[in-house]
Amino acid sequence: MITEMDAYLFDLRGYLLLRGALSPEEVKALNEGLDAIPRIAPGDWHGYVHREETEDTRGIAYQQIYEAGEPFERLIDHPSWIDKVKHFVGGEGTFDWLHGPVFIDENFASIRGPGEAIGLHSGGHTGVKRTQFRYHNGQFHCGQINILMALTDIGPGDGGTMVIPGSHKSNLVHPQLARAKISSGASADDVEGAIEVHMKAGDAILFVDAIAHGSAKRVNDGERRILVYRYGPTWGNFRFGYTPSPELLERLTPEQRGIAYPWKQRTPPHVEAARLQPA
Ligand SMILES: O=C(O)CCC(=O)C(=O)O
Repeated sequence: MITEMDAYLFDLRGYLLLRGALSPEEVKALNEGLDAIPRIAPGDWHGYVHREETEDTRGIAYQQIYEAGEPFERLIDHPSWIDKVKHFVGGEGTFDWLHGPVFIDENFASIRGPGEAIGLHSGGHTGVKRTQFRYHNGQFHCGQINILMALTDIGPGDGGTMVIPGSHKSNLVHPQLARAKISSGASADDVEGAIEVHMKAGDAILFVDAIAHGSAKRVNDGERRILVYRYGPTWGNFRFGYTPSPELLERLTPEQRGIAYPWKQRTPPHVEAARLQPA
């Protein structure tokens, strides 16, 4: 359920902190699921999970993590956030007779060790449609709502996610962002106006991608583990071209399938419809 306060704070700040979004049992199962993935090299596949080729300074990213088993599948329409996500992406009732209500265009696990981070990026000044914050006619219509879940406690020194509250509406580029780099070892540390969001394992941040965000550099030993599922309107497309496997689509509930692969083909009767269907 979305409260008036959720809507007010999301509009004002561009993010919400969802405390205890995942139960300790869910966090345990997700961590075990990550442990079961061998530390494959960048560019390699483990089943349908792909290790992204990012700079070393960003750590490990396992794309298509919803392929890694039931605990990850369940996150697709998790009750702790799915109604909020639908509310902020908006458009419900306009397309769902044919498509699902929202669409996941990217989902990944990120594992970072000491010295690793991601620099500050995004911000309202870009006006990018895909990541935009929009409120019109009494409704939200955001281009991308991210759910970033902590699978480890993330406190001072752990490389927490950083956001500039309110920057999803900014007209001007942050002066430091204009000069900063997202890669090559950059972090969001020391960016004026940016705050670090500390989380307990199981907490999640819901944020519109238009907010300027990044992470602090991890200085503590050990790993920071997060999952990110990005939701947008059903007319979007996969960010990196990955598509859900037929096996995954077969296992999902109709609601989940509509979020993982919302499209249906309309074909003339003489065309074999199954040929065009994903599963
Ligand atoms: O790693 C983080 O904490 C930030 C994640 C991020 O930059 C993103 O989801 O775009």
